[in-house]
Order: sequence, then structure tokens, then C-alpha cells
Amino acid sequence: MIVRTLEEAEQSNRRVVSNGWESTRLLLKSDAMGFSFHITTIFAGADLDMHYQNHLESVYCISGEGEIKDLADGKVYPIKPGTIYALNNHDKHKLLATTEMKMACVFNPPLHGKEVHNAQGAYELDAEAVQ
Ligand code: 9YT
Repeated sequence: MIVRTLEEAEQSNRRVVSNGWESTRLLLKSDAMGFSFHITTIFAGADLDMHYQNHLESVYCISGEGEIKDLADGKVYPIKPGTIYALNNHDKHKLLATTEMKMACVFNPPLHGKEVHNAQGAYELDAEAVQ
């Protein structure tokens, strides 16, 4: 069994800070669960273009407000606490944070730990792992 707290993980190398967001990766590939699980903060005003070509991701909004735009058809969906979106088609998307947003994110396949977005807004499959 694996038991961790967000508080302790935030003090470790499981926390990654990037442009417009920070993410604490509570479960990673090395935990052998078949997915990774992260608590991510999107900073207020962030405008992120992403395209997870190598991963499926689902994102549940815990707090804060914003919107997600499907860049394939231009549809915009509001995000508020209780909203989940799933990028089941590796959907190219834009995430806008009206306020700071706390999100619970699940990735399949699981992340290694150090991933940040490449020029296409994707994560590479062979990123550096953390312990
Ligand atoms: C919602 C989203 O994709 N934010 C970017 C960070 C990502 N969720 C992560 O690495 O935890």
C-alpha cells in the first residue's frame, strides 16, 4: 500500500513548477499503478495551449474558475468546482484560468515525474524520473 500526503509531496522533487502552473505528482510510473495522479495549480490569468499527443488525461476542478477550448471545433466549456474534462482523443486544447484553479489530474500512461510541456504542448514519453 502507498500512503502519502500532498503536504509532504509538495516539499519533495515530486513538485514541478512551470510556465503558468505547478504540479505535485502524488503517483508516478514508479508506483506501478498504470496511471499518474497529480494535484495541479493553474495560476490566475494563465493561458495554456496543450496537446497531449502521447497521453490521455482527465482533469477534475477542485476550486477556482476558468474555461477550456477544444481547438478542433472552437467549442468553449466553462470550468468550475465539480467539472471534469477528459482528453479522450488526445484533444488539442487551450486552458484559461480566470482565477487560480486547483485541479486533480490523471495521466495514462503515467508520467515519470519531471515532465514539462514541449513546443507542441505535449509531454515526451522518456522524461526524467523522480524517486
Ligand atoms: C491541466 C493541465 O494539463 N495542466 C498542466 C499540468 C499537468 N496537469 C500536470 O503535469 O500535472
